[in-house]
Amino acid sequence: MSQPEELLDESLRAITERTVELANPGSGRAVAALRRLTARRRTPALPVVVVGEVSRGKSTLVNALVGQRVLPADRTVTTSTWTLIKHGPSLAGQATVQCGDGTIETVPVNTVAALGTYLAVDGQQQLEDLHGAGARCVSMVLEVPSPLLESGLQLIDTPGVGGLRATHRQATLTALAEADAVVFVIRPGEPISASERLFLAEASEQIGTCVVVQTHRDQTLKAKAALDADLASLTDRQQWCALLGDQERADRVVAYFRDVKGISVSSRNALLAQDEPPGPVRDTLLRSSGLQMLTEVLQHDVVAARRRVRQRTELQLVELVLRQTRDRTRETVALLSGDAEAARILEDRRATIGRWVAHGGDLWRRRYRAGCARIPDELQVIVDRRCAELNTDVGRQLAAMKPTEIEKAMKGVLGLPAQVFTELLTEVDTKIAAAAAGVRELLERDGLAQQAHQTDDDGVTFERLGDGTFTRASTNLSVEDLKHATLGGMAGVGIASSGALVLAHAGILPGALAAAAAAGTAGGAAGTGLAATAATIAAPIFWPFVVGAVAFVAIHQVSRVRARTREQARTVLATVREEIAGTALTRALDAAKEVGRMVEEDIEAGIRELHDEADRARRDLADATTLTPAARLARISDAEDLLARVEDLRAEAAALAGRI
Ligand SMILES: Nc1nc2c(ncn2[C@@H]2O[C@H](COP(=O)(O)OP(=O)(O)O)[C@@H](O)[C@H]2O)c(=O)[nH]1
Ligand SMILES: [Mg+2]
Repeated sequence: MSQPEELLDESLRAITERTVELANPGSGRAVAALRRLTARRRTPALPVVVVGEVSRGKSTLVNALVGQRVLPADRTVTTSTWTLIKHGPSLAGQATVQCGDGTIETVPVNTVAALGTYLAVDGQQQLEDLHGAGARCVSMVLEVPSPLLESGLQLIDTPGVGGLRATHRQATLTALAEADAVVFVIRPGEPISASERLFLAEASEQIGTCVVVQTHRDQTLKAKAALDADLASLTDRQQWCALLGDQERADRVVAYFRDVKGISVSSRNALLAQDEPPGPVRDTLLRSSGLQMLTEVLQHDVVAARRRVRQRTELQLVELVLRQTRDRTRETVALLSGDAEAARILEDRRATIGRWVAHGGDLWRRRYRAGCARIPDELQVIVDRRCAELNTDVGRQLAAMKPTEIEKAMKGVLGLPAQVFTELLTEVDTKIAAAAAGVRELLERDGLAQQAHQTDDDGVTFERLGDGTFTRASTNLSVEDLKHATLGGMAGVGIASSGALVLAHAGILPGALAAAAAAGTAGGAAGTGLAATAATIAAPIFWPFVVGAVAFVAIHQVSRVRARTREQARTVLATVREEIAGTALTRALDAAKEVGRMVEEDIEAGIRELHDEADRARRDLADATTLTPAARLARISDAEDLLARVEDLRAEAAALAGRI
């Protein structure tokens, strides 16, 4: 270790320690991430999390990078489990399974076929045969012999972010807190969505190193142009401002993505090359895959630069904690200063939030439930339409078909229940998201959801109300959580923290650390047994996906019969119709009820937190008014002292960042 490197590490360690000491309780989550990062410093592991929307090609990319088709890809829906892949002498997996009876079990998984059982939805039936009805795979840790991973590099494949499945987003956010770098996967012709952007904004505050990887480059001649356009959109300040409603934050995100590299690959060609013997065909496939370039970037910018990579991430988190602490302390100073305007704003805010909790939350709950109440009718419409189509497209044609045509038609029809079920779940998700968005609209009207911070002359942070006036900002945490609830259609004030516990099962975190992380997070699952918590949280995270595979048992049985006569075909059609109108609809309605209730609880928890926060602020204010002038001055001086130390630290961190 060279002398300057050691000094740099030493300075960083000192800054981190002082930051953790100064941090106020509102920064629990960031502090927990910082603690986990410093604990990781002692291990050679270098986890890189692979994120992006569903079907962008994440799992295939991971396969291409490790040089083996280990992860299931190309299945319509995969489970929401994340998979950690690291180097080992032979293929050896460890699945953490929540069995049908609720116990948690670790199961060795040593073949690619068995991996499908644990990671893909179409393996669910088998999973249940092995571990009891309702069993789920909670996480997977996989060892694979791979030159790329020999250096300690680990890849975490995640289920996806944003859009359809905000539960996926929570799982992915949790994985993010365990990683040193992030690979963001995009695909030509698929624009980066708003929810992906929100995710990236958060990622950019937590992880210092990011590589953008475009997959599917074999499918278009315009891959390069699409990649350039996507990268440009990531540095488009206006788009970020519009989305985040916070210029300072938008500037930070833009600066972050200006330094990010974008690489275009074809994972498909890379995998095909593996199947070829050495020779020109293989060389051409390899060259056109672009994978070598990505491997080089990972080797050079992540593996070889691991120390820098970690330092950057650490500084990123330090800066986040310091910013949060600064904002809170500024508020304290304003309150203690007896700022009459601040007091008025605080009262207004409290009155506003009071309306949200009054009458059992009638103000928002009625609107939310009205949105959800229409779901059963809408699902019924879809089911009726599909069954009618089945009748006109197949049923009525049967009389004119030959046996071979009948057989072929029946094969096609068998996939229909699963397809309709996915359609129903999508509808459920969209409708619940819309109902939650209705609540968000109300929140915005009341100025409770907006993050547009404005600093006035006294340096106090205020939030802008819809009508252009200002209100004092509360802690970011609860509002942010609430925002996720109302944006994605699902959230977890508690899920993120409990997710750490599941990761603990995955063997990434030592158990005690994970428990500490969870306890340090607002709404955390502190106080519950580890296994019990993992089991209860596994349910909401995995729920809708598991359901998809457990249903359709009758179809499994029918699919083994070769239906060639009209009589047999009618039986098949009747079964398919029953699976659609009976099983699929029932399961989707169950999902709607369950997910709808969870989202409602999340919204409620967020609002309760806002309410408590406002109460605390008011107590602080009351305290401030009863203090003797001398005591008040002493407190102001303490707070200002803290502010000065925070600013000093920020300057030191910035100077250090300049040297990394
Ligand atoms: N042609 C082509 N297909 C790809 C490529 N990468 C992934 N795919 C396909 O895209 C689909 C989604 O890939 P998957 O890895 O499951 O996406 P994930 O949901 O992001 O993990 C699968 O059918 C893959 O076979 C690629 O580079 N080229
Ligand atoms: Mg995948």
